Amino acid sequence: MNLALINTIPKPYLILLILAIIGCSPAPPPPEAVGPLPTENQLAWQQMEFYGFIHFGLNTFANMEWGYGDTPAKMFNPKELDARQWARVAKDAGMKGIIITAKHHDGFCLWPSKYTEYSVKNAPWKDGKGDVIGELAEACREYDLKFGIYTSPWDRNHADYGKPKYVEYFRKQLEELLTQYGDVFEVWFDGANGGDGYYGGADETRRVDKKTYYDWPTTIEMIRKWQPNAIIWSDAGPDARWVGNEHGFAYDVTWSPLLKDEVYGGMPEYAKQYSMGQENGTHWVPAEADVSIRPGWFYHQSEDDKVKSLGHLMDIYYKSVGQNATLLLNLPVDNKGLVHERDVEQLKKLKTQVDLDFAHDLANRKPIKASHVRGNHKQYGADNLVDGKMDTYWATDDSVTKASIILDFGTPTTFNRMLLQEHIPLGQRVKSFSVEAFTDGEWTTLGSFGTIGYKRLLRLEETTASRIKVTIDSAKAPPVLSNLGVFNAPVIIEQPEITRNKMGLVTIANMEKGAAYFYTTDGSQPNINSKKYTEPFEVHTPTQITAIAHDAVTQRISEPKTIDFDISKKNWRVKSTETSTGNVKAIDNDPWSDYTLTGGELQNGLIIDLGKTEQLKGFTYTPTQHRHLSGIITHYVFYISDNGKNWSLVQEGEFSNILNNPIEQRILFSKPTSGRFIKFRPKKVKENAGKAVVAEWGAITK
Ligand code: FUL
Repeated sequence: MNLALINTIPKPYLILLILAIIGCSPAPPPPEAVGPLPTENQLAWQQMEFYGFIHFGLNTFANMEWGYGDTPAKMFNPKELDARQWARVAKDAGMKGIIITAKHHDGFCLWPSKYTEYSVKNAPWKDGKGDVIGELAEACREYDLKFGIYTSPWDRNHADYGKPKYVEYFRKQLEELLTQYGDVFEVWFDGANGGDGYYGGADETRRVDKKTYYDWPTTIEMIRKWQPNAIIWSDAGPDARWVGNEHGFAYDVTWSPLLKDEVYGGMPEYAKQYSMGQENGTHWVPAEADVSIRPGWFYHQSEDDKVKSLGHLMDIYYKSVGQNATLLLNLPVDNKGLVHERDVEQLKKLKTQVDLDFAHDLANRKPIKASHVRGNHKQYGADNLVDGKMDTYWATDDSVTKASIILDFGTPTTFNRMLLQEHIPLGQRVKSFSVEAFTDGEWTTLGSFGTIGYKRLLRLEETTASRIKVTIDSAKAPPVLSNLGVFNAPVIIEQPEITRNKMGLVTIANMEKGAAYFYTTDGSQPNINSKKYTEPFEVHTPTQITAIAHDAVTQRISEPKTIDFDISKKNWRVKSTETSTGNVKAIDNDPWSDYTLTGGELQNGLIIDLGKTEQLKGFTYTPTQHRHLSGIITHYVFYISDNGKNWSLVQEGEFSNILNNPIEQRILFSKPTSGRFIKFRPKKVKENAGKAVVAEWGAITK
């Protein structure tokens, strides 16, 4: 070309021409961010994915979930306390940090606070010179774990709770916690507050206006000053929020944006209306899923055989980390001051299984094509999804909100897991998507799903296919995805379920196809030489049954499942004060069938004829297990009688934390009692619903 001619071309075109000649046209600008957006702190926190909770305090020694505030400090005496063991266990489990209950609702402080006598300084442990918070903070530094604080806004010990003075006290304590122990990554404010308490001896019910009493904006400002990088957690954030249940489950649709200004900590509508976040949320307040490795948050010896199974823990992992939430898994430190060996064992299994599930990414650097690519430029190409980098992404042009990608394995490949990640620094966008596999010459849909967010993990039917297609079916803005992974996770064989019906017949089964079950009734561990389960069998006296499932084809054996049965309910009858139907549901051993008490029966209570005189050490109450919590009894009165007419009061009390964690409640009497008839009277029911629901009532005799 003649040089003079080149001079006649306008400069911008000339640059384009040169770029076209050398084969790289300029990339269009990146997609515009769609707010709200995460802060740097929130991004770093989200990437932690999995961290631990520790519930420990006077409750551990009083065998309670919610101490009333009057348990003497002298009961706190963990003889073998070793915070380094807690940190080691957490680290080995793959956790990135630990949050500890510095002060739970009972007001007892695990550090020697200057502002109260109700703390470790008045406990025999280390002659009152110990500091659990200091020991844990140091252990976390040693094991390279982040350190976080739970401190309860509700304080059932403090005389001023409910008055403005208490809020000052609460802030002074926060100041101690946030200035004396180094960096804090998260500060956790429980929504449960206000109610009965000791309150310095007043022994009364104190309610607070949860919206205004604590003046949260002032406290938040102070925390920002003391710990500018800390994530502040509550139902209303401001930095991270409750997932709305204590099962550790986020949802198929989980938005990080939240209509934050409509929310306040502890609001009754929160779980149902806000916990999933909102597509049009105004602030970035991502979800954190909290759950305990055992039924309760604090240690109870009676739960040593109720540590969650590997299958259950994996389910939690997929429904939390895999559904755009972080996972906060609680380890109830025991009364020796250690994480119990059973919990340690399950945590090891969890870590091994998570590593195995994601050991080999079948999508890594495989050929991949997209239906749409931003500016048709390779900077935004689908290859970015499988390059193993978090900061490169596939993006489309601004007008596109439906697009798909096809990954080509080259040969038929077997998989059962998929990972997807949005590039959240530009906001959360995808509303729904679907996955197809190319098998036998055609596309078959493997499933349709809701949001993606920071991370979405799918458990798919095992499929063998040469290609996979992911279609973003709808998005609130053009999709921007950073990662796609495909895996073939080794399948674990589930524990069997052991159930007993009203007639005392025990069934052992699970959903595993072709599994055989073996069991013991003497407390020993079963193996494939133990008694083989062939048909339901009767159990009427207190018996412990442990069973395993065995897959003869693969020779895989499940974890053992243990159930402690008490006396059977074969001859029990509910004696209603009114004609009511379905009352057997209260004693049918099926926690999914509810019996509702109304009218006179609600006033008088549930009366049960046990068929003969029994020695009772306590009882169990199971509230409804259905998602919509109704008629939950929070306070009870319990009577006993020999003839069903003359009643003696045995005990009254509360079911602490039942609203947040509606599991079977075990109440042990201060001394055993005996009789043939029992009366279980609901003293208080959630929101005075005019009814009380008993999913199950049981006796504790051993
Ligand atoms: C709840 C509390 O009431 C429980 O005791 C526990 O601390 C749990 C994590 O939060 O709201």
